[in-house]
Amino acid sequence: MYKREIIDKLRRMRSEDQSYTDGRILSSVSTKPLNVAIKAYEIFSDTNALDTHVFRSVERLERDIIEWFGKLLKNRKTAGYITTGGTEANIVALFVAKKTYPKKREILVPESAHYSIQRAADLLGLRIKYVPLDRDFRVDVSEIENRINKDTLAIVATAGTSALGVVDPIEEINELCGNIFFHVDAAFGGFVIPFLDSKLRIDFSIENMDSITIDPHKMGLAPIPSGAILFRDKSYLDKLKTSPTYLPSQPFTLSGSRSGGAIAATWATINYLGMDGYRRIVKRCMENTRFLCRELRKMDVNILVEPELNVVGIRPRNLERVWTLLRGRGWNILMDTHSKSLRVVVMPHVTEKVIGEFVRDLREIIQLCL
Ligand code: 0PR
Repeated sequence: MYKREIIDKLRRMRSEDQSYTDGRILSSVSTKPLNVAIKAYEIFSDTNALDTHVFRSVERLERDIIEWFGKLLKNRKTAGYITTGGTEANIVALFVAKKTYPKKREILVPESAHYSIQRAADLLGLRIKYVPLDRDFRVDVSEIENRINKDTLAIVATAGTSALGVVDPIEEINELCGNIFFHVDAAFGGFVIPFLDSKLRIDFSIENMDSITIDPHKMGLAPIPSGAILFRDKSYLDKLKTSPTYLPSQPFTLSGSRSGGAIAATWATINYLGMDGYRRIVKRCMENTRFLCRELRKMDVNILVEPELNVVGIRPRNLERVWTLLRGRGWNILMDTHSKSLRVVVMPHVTEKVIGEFVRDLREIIQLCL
């Protein structure tokens, strides 16, 4: 094929899908990347972060990103690396947990945890004990306490659950984690909570927190793939070091080859936006979230929990029928069968105008379903 044909075909194929700029994607936790990130990716598209002896610049960019996270998490010693996403980051956290307590096998996991925790447990031969949620869909801390025993290796909490954007009571769980590994999955909330005017905390001042997952490719607005696994200090990563005989370095990453392009794009995004940029974006997303909630309260639907982050769980009567009709009008929205709700993620592409149109359609559909 000629270059022109290839590009035309790809453009045609892509135009068959929805785009973030249409505004009808309410399901996604990612959004359209910044132009500066795409440019950065292009410049570094031929680099491999595994080959630190060849691409020293990539190693420097990654170190800068981890330092930036160190500021965000109030700990200069923060260590970690850029993963393919939240799934890899969660696997790595539990891998290190297992190395830390090699004789223990059990992990305590909220029922609302992302399925990557289950994947990690399967891969690592760990046993999950699921912990029920309270009425606000947060993990019930007394139920965690009841389940702790000699074999408890780790406790997982989520800061921004996949279904409802709920934040588990991290500070209370922290109290239970003396000799137990504590991992916080803030894949979504990691780029929201530090920029909110609220009491929520997910930084390393939580003294028993060992590791945290934060995904630049979600609310960090970086292009996919970009996740991050962050530990309290370097000693955790040392537990994963290997020494291949043919390499001058000792890799500690789960993946071998890693995209230098993704690292450069992440570096470009966080430096372009800076802490102030993220604060502005989070403020706007939260204003839009509150606007959506105000409009929903004017109609006959239930908002499952008062949102702390920019995710709203909506439970109308005739849930499945409402969902089908919304999708029929082009709204891309997910239904969670556990909490029996529709999930709207108020990403930056979900503007006030989009919310207005969504609310109008939802109101009409609810009338139709009466
Ligand atoms: N941890 C949490 C709390 C998550 O919500 C997710 C992703 C992960 C880990 C895993 O991250 P990776 O997908 O980067 O490995 N959860 C997204 C979500 O539930 C997945 C997703 C993405 C779902 C796009 C729908 C969608 O349209 O929102």
